[in-house]
Amino acid sequence: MKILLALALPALLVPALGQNLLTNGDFEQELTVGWTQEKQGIGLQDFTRDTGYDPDPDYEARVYQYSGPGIMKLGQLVPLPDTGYELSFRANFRIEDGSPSCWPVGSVGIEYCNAAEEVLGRSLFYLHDEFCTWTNSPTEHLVEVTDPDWREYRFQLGEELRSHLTGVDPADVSKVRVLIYNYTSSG
Ligand SMILES: [Ca+2]
Ligand SMILES: [Ca+2]
Repeated sequence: MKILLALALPALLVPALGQNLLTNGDFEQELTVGWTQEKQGIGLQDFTRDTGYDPDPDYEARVYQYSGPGIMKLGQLVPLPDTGYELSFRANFRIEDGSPSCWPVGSVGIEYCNAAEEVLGRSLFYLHDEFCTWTNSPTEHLVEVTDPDWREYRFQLGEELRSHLTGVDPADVSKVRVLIYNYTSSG
């Protein structure tokens, strides 16, 4: 039995201008506005939106999976004018009851895509257990979530590409997908 959920309020910003590239990045409109929902697998898989996940008065999104295996993605693909952008968001992560044959990962981050919308690499904050087999590579930067309670996270895209994604040519990146991504392995 597995329980897995991630909640987030992402915003993609230009530090200098404060321009947000995301539509409905604060989830104050329905999840169908701006965001794409994708799910595969079995068990309970819910995309929801409510004011009560975080005690503040406005809305948050929740991606919840129970007793997988499967994947769930709440994503938004946007053109990226240049790599001087930063992804910042608040999130809360929870996973439970993994095993060597079936283990959960909760993650939030960004996929770097070319003009044809092929994924070139990704940067993810992730919460996992000891059974998880995900590893860093020249096209994947995984950052451990050490405090699963509500807190702020950020990726500076230019710095990510320069320092952690040596397998991705920044010149090829013309779009990015902000992603809340739940994964439960199949045994
Ligand atoms: Ca709230
Ligand atoms: Ca909100």
